[in-house]
Amino acid sequence: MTSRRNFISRAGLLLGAATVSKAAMGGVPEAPTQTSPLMAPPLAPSAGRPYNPVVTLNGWTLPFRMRNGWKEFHLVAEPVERELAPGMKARLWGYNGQSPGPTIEVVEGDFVRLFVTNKLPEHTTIHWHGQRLPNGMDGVGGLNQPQIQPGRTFVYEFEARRPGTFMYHPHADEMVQMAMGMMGFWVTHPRDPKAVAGYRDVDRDFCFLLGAYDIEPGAAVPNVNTMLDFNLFTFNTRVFPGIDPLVCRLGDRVRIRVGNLTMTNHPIHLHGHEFVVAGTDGGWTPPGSRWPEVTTDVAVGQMRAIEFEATEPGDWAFHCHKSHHTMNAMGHDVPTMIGVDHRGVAEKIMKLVPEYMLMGERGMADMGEMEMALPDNTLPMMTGQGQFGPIEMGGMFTVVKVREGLAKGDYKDPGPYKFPARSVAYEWTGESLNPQRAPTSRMKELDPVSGRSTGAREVILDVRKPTGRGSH
Ligand SMILES: [Cu+2]
Repeated sequence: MTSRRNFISRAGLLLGAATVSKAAMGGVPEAPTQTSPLMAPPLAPSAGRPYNPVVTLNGWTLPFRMRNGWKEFHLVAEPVERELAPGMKARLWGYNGQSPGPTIEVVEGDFVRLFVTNKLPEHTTIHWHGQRLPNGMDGVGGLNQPQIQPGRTFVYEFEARRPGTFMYHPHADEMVQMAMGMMGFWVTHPRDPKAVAGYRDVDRDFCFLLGAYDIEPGAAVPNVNTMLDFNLFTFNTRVFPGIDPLVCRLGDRVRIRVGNLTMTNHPIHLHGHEFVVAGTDGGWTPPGSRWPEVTTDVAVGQMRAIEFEATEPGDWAFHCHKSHHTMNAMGHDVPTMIGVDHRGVAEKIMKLVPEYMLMGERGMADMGEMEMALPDNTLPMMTGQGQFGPIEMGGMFTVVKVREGLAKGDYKDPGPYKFPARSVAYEWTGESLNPQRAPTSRMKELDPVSGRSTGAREVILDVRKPTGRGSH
């Protein structure tokens, strides 16, 4: 251990010499950084066994180098700035310039060496979530290794024994470091795809992590002590409309890998197609154990790989089904005012408190197009423009765009879907705008506030007490 550490620090000094190629040196590999929060194209392997690389939503894959049969990566834990969506930047902690960190891709059986440099103001470690590895490589600070102090570099070495979907995150001051955005994705491709029961090659293999942050409007640093009341719900630390679409060619077989490092579960829902859960955090599922569904719950600490054939052209919503997770920061402390006539009140208050906002008495939908002044560095709670108007979403929401005739490997946003003639829901313009109601029940229509009869319509509801089940 000592001699290796000495070797690394000596090599680190020599890296400064301009005449010596870093790769030739054999010390610590380079640690590329990423400044863009947009989706980088899949990174084809530069050496080793071939594989079909994944695409990290609003992220990138970390390049590696081969050295004496080891696949070597260099992660740098450091403060980063992450744009959550145009208009809001967060000051987080992450790896190699971004949060989440870069995706790591290897092949089953690879010997993997990961250099981890700590540029945070406090100690850290990395836990390789889901991997089979020697106990001393598991990354739990204090239990399996000493903490990596600021300024130090540690080396993790293990064989990627099991193909599948994994994550990495600190196991040191975990509450703070994960609330600050320290996490990353890991994919181990099968060495022989035919030998892995349930595994099938796909045309497009997307991956991202679910995240949650509590950043007060106008602030940039998350509140790390928040337990449940987060106000920004992210796919790879981006919120709608900042999340890239998942672009698929019509007929493609598509896989989407999702990992959850938030403090709650997220029912992930796809429109227009059924999928199967082809992989979990434990590996590929036996085909006989799968069933079709359109929503799958991804619990805390879990990974899911869903697969489907993109057979339906269009712009299909893809989102968490908890409706508070598809809105942004501004919406969470607004009192419910539905049914309350507060005309005039909001205007008076807004003269005193310019950022004041009330839920409208007809619901909140108007907020999708509201042009109210926001504090600097925050996002409207419901936002995004579609071809028919405001989409009224935020947070964990994006679009699976299925298009005919895309080139293999083309992930560019193809723009809004061009609907075939007469295929869009349309407004009825015939007679009878007040539909006849069948008089099956009669009830006094009461004003919800005063409790008095509105006189608008008098119907009496016949209520019969249930009988025959007296033991309730
Ligand atoms: Cu959710």
